[in-house]
Amino acid sequence: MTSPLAIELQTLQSAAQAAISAATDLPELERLRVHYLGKKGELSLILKGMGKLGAEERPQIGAVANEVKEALQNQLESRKQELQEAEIAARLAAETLDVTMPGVSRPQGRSHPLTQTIDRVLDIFVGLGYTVATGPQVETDYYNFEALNIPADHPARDMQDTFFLADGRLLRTHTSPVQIRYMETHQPPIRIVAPGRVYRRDTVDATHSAVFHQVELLAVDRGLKFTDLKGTLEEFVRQMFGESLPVRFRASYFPFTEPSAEVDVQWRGKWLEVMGCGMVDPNVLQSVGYDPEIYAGFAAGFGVERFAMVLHQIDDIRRLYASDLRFLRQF
Ligand code: 2NM
Repeated sequence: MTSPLAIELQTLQSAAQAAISAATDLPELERLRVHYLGKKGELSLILKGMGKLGAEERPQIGAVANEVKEALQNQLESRKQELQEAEIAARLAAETLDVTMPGVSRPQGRSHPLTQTIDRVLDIFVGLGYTVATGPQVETDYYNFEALNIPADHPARDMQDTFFLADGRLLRTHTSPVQIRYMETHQPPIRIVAPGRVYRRDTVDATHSAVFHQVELLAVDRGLKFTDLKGTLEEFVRQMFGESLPVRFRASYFPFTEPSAEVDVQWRGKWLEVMGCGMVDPNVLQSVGYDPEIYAGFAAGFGVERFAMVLHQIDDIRRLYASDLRFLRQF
């Protein structure tokens, strides 16, 4: 004997089982649970008909209903677990990091040979107690020439040699204006080293560039003598070339120093002219308000490109500006 209610329950069970097996995500599974087992679900609906059953049939149908409910609950639970595991597995697969894959190599950069040279020079002078000072590249006639005792008729003032701006200012032709500005704002004793870009209207060739780099140093104190300058530059050359080299000072002329000298270094059998130097002219000290009766100064300057070319046997200054990686990778 099979009652209509028992058949309904079995039909419901088969339909629910098929739907649960076919469910592909957790929200859908939850919808099925509510649809079949919820308070207003299909199972409740069928059980409402139980009131009409006889006292004999009721416990039987009740038992079947409980079995159906339990079976569906179990199936819902196991399908839920399957779907949760599948979700985790899918995430793991999607987020897997293959640590055996080759890395993306990034080219190793480095500083430019000119920057390397400047850094070495500054390190040496900082080691000798000097302070690094910098200043503007656009300068006034006063700081670039006038305060440096460069007279109006000096060849360095030639319009042919200097880049002038429309407003009368100019591109500095050396870093000496930095030293004037520093002296104006500091009292002796001072020891500074001024690196920077400078500009000259030179015709560009293997040894000349319209833009190049200088380092100049300046010391002002009571009682400084030419021999202090010599000792300082000899020590600098020793550290820069890595060994004591013969150094010679040849008398020369600069408007801002008196006496003045060119410094030659004997390297690999040849004398190389590497810098200019001298005792700061009293007129320069006077123009920044230092009393030349009390203070004396020494100064020196050189072109960084020339130093880099000598140290690395570079034959053409233009190589330093060409940004050719085959060249730059050698340093
Ligand atoms: C050089 C050679 C000799 C120099 C002088 C000064 C200042 F500001 F103190 F007067 N600064 N730099 C100087 C002296 C520069 O370069 C070849």
